[in-house]
Amino acid sequence: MHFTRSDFPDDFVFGAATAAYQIEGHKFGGAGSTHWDTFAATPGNVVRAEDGALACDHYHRYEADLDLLQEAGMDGYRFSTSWARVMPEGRGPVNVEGLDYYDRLVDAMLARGLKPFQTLYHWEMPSALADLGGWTNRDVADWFADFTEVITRRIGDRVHSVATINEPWCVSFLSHFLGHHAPGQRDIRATARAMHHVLLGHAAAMERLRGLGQKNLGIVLNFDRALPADDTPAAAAAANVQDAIFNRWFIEAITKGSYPAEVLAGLGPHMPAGWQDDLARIHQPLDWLGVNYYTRGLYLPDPTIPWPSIKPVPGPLPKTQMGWEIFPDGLHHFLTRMARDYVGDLPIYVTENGMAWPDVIENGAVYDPDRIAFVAAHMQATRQAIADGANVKGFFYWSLLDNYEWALGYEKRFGIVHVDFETLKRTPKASYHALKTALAR
Ligand code: IFM
Repeated sequence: MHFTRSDFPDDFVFGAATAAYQIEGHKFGGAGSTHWDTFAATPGNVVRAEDGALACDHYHRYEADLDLLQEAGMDGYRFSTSWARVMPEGRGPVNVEGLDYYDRLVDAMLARGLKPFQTLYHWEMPSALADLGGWTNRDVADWFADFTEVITRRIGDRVHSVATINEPWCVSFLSHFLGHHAPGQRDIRATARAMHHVLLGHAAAMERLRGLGQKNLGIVLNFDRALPADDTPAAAAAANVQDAIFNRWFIEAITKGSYPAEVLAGLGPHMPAGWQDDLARIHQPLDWLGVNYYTRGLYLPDPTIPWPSIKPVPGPLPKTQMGWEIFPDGLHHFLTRMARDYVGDLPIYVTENGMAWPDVIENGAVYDPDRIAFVAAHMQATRQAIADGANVKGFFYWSLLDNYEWALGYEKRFGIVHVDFETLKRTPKASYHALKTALAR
């Protein structure tokens, strides 16, 4: 690793991130069915039809997993609390076992000196609410706020920060327009509603938690650098539309109270009635912003298809196991752009950054030099962004563990700790050891 802790401000938080459904083992502890359970059970949606029923069995092994974070010298742990674990039907009865589990988990972090960075929605829509339309139903905002109150009343006194939603673009566009994630819809009307209601849910949760006196509230947005595939004005226009859908819709609504015209050009006719009246609620202050960044995309116009009439084309840069180009400049771009155009001096955290690689165990160890180089390059981009004025307060590697990579099952390995999905044995990779050395005090 070509950095050390001393290259960053004293209060900079180094951590790793995970999410409930991807690691916990959803079949344990009385959790209710989610739309990911049924999506995975439907042929053709998920590689090998794998689901999160067992995952990494973090539910039972969390103490040892938190030991790994502590032993690496990490300062924080970004985790999520599953809605369906806390409220199996999404509304009404609370699963005491689920609340007890998160209570123990947070205490175990604090006992190890790890700051708990909680995320409230990392994609486990309870099936009972999916039956009612999930994010396409306006009432979801209040159902979500009710859940956030229940979990916050139990652990809110001990968490360091709270994010409402993880990656609203994935929750809405990827899942309702592209159909790649649960609920697997491909419908522009459902997309318009989900893109609006996910922000309404964010707003309702912010209001509810602020009302309870909860501090340090934010949201985690994902950003992909969108660039033209050639130097024609048409390609520049295509990249601009992609940028508006992916990178501007959510942050502009939250920080400016408006939606980009390029996106309303397509979604406008399908928006729910009265959406304009919600923007004042959505446009409320954050205490911090989370930036998830992985890659870039190159775009060309495609007049043969309806809006957005653009298509991605493969780029020439080295790629990860996901097929994503490695482009650290994009992280610098978004950190400085967020500060300059949207959030000013507000604390920004890199809440996810990392790479998948087909890691294998050889002689009891995992040698992953590409990941070490990836992290070093993105740390350098972060340092440069700080030098250029962005108030970046932390960096969380995605992910602590190899885990359930959603529609791609368990094949894509993002962890700095290898997980054998037969035995569930954890093996820290070379990248884990390199980070540990870099973070040593
Ligand atoms: O695994 C996901 C995570 O759940 C959300 N952000 C991107 C990661 C890698 O695809």
